[in-house]
Amino acid sequence: MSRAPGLEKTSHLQGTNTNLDEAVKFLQEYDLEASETCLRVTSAQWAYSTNMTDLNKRRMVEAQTHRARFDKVTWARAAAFDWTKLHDGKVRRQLRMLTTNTRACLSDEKYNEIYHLISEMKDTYAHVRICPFRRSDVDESLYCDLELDPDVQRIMAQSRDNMELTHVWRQWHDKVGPQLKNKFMRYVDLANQAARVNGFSDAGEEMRYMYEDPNFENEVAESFQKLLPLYKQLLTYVRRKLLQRYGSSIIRPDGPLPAHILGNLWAQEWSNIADIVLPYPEYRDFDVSDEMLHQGFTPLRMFQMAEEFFTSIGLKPMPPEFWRHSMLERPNGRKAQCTASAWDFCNKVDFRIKQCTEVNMENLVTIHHEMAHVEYYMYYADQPYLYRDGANPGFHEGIANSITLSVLNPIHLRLVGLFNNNTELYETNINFLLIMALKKVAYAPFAYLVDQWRYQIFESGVRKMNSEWWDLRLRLQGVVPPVPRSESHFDAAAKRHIPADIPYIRYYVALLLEFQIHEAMCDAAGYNGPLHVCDVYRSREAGRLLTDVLKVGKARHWKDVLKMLTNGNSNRLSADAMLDYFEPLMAWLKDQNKNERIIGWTTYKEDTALFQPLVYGSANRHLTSHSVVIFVMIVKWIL
Ligand code: X8Z
Ligand code: ZN
Repeated sequence: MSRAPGLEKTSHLQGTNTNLDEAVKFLQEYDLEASETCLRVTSAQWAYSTNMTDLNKRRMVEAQTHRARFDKVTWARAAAFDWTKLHDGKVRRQLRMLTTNTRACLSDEKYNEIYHLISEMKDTYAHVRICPFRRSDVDESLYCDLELDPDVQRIMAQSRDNMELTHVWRQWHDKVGPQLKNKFMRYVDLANQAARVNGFSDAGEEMRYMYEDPNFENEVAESFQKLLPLYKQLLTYVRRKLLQRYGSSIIRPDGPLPAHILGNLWAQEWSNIADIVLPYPEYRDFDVSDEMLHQGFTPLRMFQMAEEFFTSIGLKPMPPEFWRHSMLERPNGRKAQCTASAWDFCNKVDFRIKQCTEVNMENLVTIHHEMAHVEYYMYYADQPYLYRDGANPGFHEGIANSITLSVLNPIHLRLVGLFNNNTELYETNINFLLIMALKKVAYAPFAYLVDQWRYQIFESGVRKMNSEWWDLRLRLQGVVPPVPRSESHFDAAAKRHIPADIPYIRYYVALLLEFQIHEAMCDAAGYNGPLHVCDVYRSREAGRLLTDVLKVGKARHWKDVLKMLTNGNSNRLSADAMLDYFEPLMAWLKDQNKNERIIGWTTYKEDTALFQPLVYGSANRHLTSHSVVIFVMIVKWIL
């Protein structure tokens, strides 16, 4: 690759073999074996996810253990080469991919330890159950059985009772974090050890390296700064509505938002409080779920409709294997994992979707999203195994969501006969954009900060994990915990991606890409109206551009793919397309907020006192009276 400067990390265990023929032969063998291993693991995972028996779980764990061993052997073989000295850029890049972002460089003992630590943390997380707010006095263990999905998530989305929301929020955070803390600290230690063997200063640096771009952090930070004014306008408007609903005892008119009343356990997206904030409730007519039921839609018909979207822009139909093996509905008589997902069996023919489809608009949009993943799988199927992936870790989600921007769109829904109202009304458009902003704009700071926190922990240690988490949440997102927190808590772990070792910045990258790709396809389609009502349905030109991107997979650097996408104009991740999409809403929000004293939030000691370690001595003299009350509360609560 020409884009090598800054990427030449040398592992402490780097081998000396510089024989190109041997490297090519090794990569060919790897390609076959990795595809076979992938097929085996995916088949076992599919069997378990669609039929959750003990036997299927055992088989899945066996297959995963086999893959972990395969990864270890692969690493040893790849690390025998000194890839930095090989002259073929493609070979060099593949060897680099095989020897970084892996813990296989650790000793067998430590490799097993980190592998099991992560499995245990995931398992613990999956088994957390909490007590409901109003429980009877009978045996507690009988009633404390609320699961994250769907119970906890449903209460956080639907309850409007401050006490109940506080209870559920606190229970979840108190039951998850503390029991994971020690394991997580050991995991940080081992992940850092592996990263250092691979030639990185810490595991955060290694995570960022996946983007193969030394300027990645700057580009991402710059885009975030550009999004902030829109986010602050949204927060200000939402705060006013929440203040009207919940009163000034829990929200300050110029303060940050309490994390428990935003309709989501992690306050990461706020669309569930649309009923509280929607500006023109009488124009809430673009949810076409009732119309779908009225027209007798079935899950199968919804999948056929999504397939028709893709074929209308010239993309491939779903293959026979897809229709034969996918799980499109909740199965009868057996337990299945119901979260929607798209599957690539790594054998170039078998692609599936698993979804317990209900007939409603949200599910229709999800089907388009999942099917876009399948299109990506099908188009890059002929690439070598290592390149059968999104151009960078955000591309898959970015592509899938960009398709949903065309589908979840009043113009499109009208075209497919599901929306019969006037699409031109100003109020309908503002309502629509506000709901999109509650999903997308509200999400930006959260998606950005999760890995900022993780990088900080990997770099500076685990001493103040919780106050650092809330410090970022307050500074970047304007969100505070509903109850005081301390270092005995570990609130970042309430988000599964943290104990499960799943990088998160990809979701922020995907958010930017979603709008960049949507804009690029709309340009290709020759569209030049407002971006939020652009629909690329039936545009062969948009389809051609998309196909060009999909079939590359990860074979080229994502910057080159971005350049291709933007007709040579830019190769940067950027917030511009997203800002363009929300431009009419930004103008409306500015007008709505014109009498507000503060756009965004101010931070007082009472906010930081909720989570900062107690400071004794002189610092206390600066506490405001409100803070003193909180201070006393914290002390009482600790005692
Ligand atoms: O983790 C996910 C997916 C799996 S890739 C369910 N998402 C992020 C989240 O839940 O926080 C999708 C949206 C963002
Ligand atoms: Zn997805």
